[in-house]
Parts: sequence; structure tokens; C-alpha cells
Amino acid sequence: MADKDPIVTHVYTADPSAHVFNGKLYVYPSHDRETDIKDNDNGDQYDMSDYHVFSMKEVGGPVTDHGVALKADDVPWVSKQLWAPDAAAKNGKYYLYYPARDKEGIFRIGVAVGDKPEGPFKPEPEPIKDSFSIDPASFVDDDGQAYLYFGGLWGGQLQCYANGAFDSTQLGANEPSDGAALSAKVAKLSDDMLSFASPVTDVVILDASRSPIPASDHDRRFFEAAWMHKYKGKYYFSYSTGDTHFLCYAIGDSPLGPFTYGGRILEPVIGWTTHHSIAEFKGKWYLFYHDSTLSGGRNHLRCVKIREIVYDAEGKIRLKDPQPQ
Ligand code: FUB
Repeated sequence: MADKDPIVTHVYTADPSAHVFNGKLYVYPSHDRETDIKDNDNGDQYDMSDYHVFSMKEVGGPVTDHGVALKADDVPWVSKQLWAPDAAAKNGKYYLYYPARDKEGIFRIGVAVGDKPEGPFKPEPEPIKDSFSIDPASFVDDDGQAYLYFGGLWGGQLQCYANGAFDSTQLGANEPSDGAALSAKVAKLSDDMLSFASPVTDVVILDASRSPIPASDHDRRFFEAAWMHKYKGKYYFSYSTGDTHFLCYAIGDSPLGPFTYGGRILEPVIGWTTHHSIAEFKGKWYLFYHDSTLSGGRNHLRCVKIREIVYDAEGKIRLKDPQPQ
């Protein structure tokens, strides 16, 4: 497998969240599937119904598909659309965080618990209290405190919470175009990893002059695909800019921010969405991402790929090898 080939081709995969557990690299992606639903800005074509977990002992080596780890039919509050998941390990257990629409069509975030990194995962019967929107990303800091980052615009419904309380008139709408950009959200997780242990707060991204990135700056503002990793004591918040299709990052001194915009990691890929994670494995750092090459460019049928990244002396991220066209 060259590093720009899909990690698997027998199923469509997207939104990869990568973690190293017990010396192996695990990837928790969305499981894309065929649908007759036409593409729209609400993302209705992303109609996924279960999760598979994948693992490998080496980047570029054989990839094991551990089969179905969780399915929508097993979760009492879910109606449809199991979107981008993530996983965490703590207290000898493994936690799968996932967004889905509830029976009213509103995105919430659920958690399911397993004894092994690959699952199966047993879902909690209700979504996490006070959770909303999509794309949960968990991060367990060196002191053991865990955090959950989340949020996504347009079909991800983050714009419905622009003024705090849920505003149903913004379902299916775009974000406000004036003022500061809407922020991703973050909350501390409880010690049992099943609930929020702090209020939900904004993940503020500042520009070099310490002003929040404006909503009009579509090349740099947050859209979806939150991810957190730590490198040399600094916290790297990375994300997708959505309608401009970049993967960007911002650097901070605290997992709660604020973060200062740092640059782009990946230029637009084939397919509308771009979504990633970053993890260190066996002394090298990798970007896990997706594109739609496996399906010949169909937006909702994507494939996960891996590329090595490096940091310069100032901690700026770049792809180790130039990006293929
Ligand atoms: O896979 C469904 C959605 O597409 C994800 O939640 C977004 O991040 C985008 O990749």
C-alpha cells in the first residue's frame, strides 16, 4: 500500500479518527454506503447506519476490518445518519463517541462503551446531556482529564445554536455571515467519560493580531471536523473549512483555547468533504484523511488514506511529501 492509496477498498470509509491503543493503530471512520438520496447542502446523502473499526500493526501493512462495532438499530434515541465518530480509552474501557439524528431529526452525540478498542460497543440509552451538532473528537490530556470537541455547520446544525439556545428556524440554513465566525465547541468529560463535566464553551480561533477569525473568512474559519492533538506541550486544534475545502490548524497553550491560526495542512481533495485526524505512531506523525477517489468522485462514497506529516522548528505542520494532484 502506497501512502496515498485507500487503507481499505472493500467498503467505503470516511472521517477517520486514529488512535494508538496497546501498540496498534486503530482507525474509527464513518462507514459510507450507497443511497438514492440526491446530494444537498444538508448532507442528507450521508446516510450511514453502522460503524466498522479497523486496525493495523504498521502504516502500509495489512489492515484488519473488525466488523460492525455499533449500528443505528441498537441505539434507542437514533433515527438515522451515524456521522463521524471518535474513540477514547480510559479506566481500562474504550468509549465510542458518535453523532446521529434523534427521532426529531436533531443531531446529538452519543457514547457507547466497550472492553476492547475494536468493540463491540454498548450504547448508553440517551445522548450525552447538553450535546448537540456533529463530529465529536475526544482528547485525553496527560493529566487524565478528557475533553470532547464537536460541532459542524449547515447540515451539522451548529448555526442553530449561534445565540446559545436551539433555534429551529436555522435548520438547513447556512451560518451568519457577519461578525466573528461560529466556533467549534468543547466540554470537559466526566471521569466515567459518559457526560459533560463542564459547561460547553467556544473553541476560539484568533488570527495573528489576536482578533477572532471573522465569519466572512471562509478560507480559515471553522466549519466541521474538529480534532485535537498535543505536540511538544502545545495544543493543536485542527478542522475543516467546509465550503472552501481546506484542512487547517490553530495552536494554543490550553486544551480549552484560545488558539492562534497556524496554517493549512491539506489542500482540497476529490469530493466535497474533507475530514481528518492526526496521531503519532512508532515515532512518526500521520494525517488520516479521506477523499472520493475510490468511487470516482461521488461525494458520499469516500475512502480513508494516510500521509506522513512533519513539524518545522516553529512547530508548523506540513505534509512530508508534496501533495499529489
Ligand atoms: O460523514 C458525514 C459528514 O461529512 C461528517 O460528519 C463531516 O465532517 C463530513 O465529513
